[in-house]
Amino acid sequence: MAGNKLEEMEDVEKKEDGVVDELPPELQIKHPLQNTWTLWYYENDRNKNWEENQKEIISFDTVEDFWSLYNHIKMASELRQGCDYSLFKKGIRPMWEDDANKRGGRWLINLAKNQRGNDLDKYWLEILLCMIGEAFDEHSEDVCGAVVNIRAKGDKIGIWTADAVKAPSVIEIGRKLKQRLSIGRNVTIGYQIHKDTMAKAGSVTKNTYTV
Ligand code: MGP
Repeated sequence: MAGNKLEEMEDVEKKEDGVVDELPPELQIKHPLQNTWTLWYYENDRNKNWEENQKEIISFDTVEDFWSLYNHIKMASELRQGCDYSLFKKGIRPMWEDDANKRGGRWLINLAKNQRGNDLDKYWLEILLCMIGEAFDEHSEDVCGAVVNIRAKGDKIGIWTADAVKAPSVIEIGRKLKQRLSIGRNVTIGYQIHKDTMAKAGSVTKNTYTV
């Protein structure tokens, strides 16, 4: 009798332990992203060439791992002048020469110097969220990644797409970007083909599309 009582109590304890340990499944599983993304960091070391200065940092494929990473690293505005962050789909290197980029281009947002204090971090986070959340709907597959350049002459953010010839998709991505960043109708952003950027003489590349 006493033995039975003890077993019963052990059962209850086990159940109670179980209740505490067992979180509902939706709290146990990390929320998967549609794509795996890789963060790259560029630092301008003059003893190395441009490609060698691109460092692959880490890849993630869940919402939770994105936020752990984002909260762990410096904000774009805290990076030194001359540095970049790039976030690209895993397997795509953040360079014109990569097979996924070589026919593509970028929507370029040129920031004024005084925008580093507010818009820069806000825009960069919003772009990261648009990408990992596949906010460009059916055109999301044309997005390769994004780059933020921290520069004394004015910071830049570029959203790189795979195929410059796919005008409707490129333009839709540009429109969505302006909408998500709350960029007003009075401000125009331009899309530049990587091949033109590579070949440019000065610092200005012609826009192939504008929105
Ligand atoms: P940048 O870092 O994109 O812009 O390119 P920055 O520093 O504002 O300079 P600007 O020329 O736009 O005013 C700087 C330089 O880095 C380029 O001129 C190239 O020499 C090199 N570079 C940049 N990108 C994105 C690439 C790339 O994809 N491939 C290679 N090989 N070099 C690149």
